[in-house]
Amino acid sequence: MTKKKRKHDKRRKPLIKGRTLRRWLVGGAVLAGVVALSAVCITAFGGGNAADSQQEPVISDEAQVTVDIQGFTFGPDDLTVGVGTEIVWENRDDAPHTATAEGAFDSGQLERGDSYSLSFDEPGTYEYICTIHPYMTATIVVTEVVEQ
Ligand SMILES: [Cu+2]
Repeated sequence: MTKKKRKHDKRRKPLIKGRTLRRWLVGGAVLAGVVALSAVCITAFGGGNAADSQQEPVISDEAQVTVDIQGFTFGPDDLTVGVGTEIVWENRDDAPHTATAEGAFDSGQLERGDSYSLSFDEPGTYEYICTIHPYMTATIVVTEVVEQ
């Protein structure tokens, strides 16, 4: 009885292993598929945003420069101005946004049509975000002399 049972077990074991392996393979394939799909989705959406935010850097010697907040991007998102320039952020989206550089400035929540302005009197590089949508990033460089 015991011997027979062992033989029986020996025969079955590889079968179970095979099934388990197959189950793992299928599970792994499904998981890989889901991960791949997620990556595609992230790339599609993230890529869309990245493409939108791939703007030309803007260098301005105007006394006042407007940054449009539109389509979940700051435009321009790479802006160089001279000391004393007034920057005006205007929200043109239906969604609320902020322009926030921790320790430097914070517009607070801007609804559609709201604007926030600030004069930059100190040279420096100001990286800021929308705190509601932190993937919205932009930079303002304030220089002593603007060279275009
Ligand atoms: Cu936002």
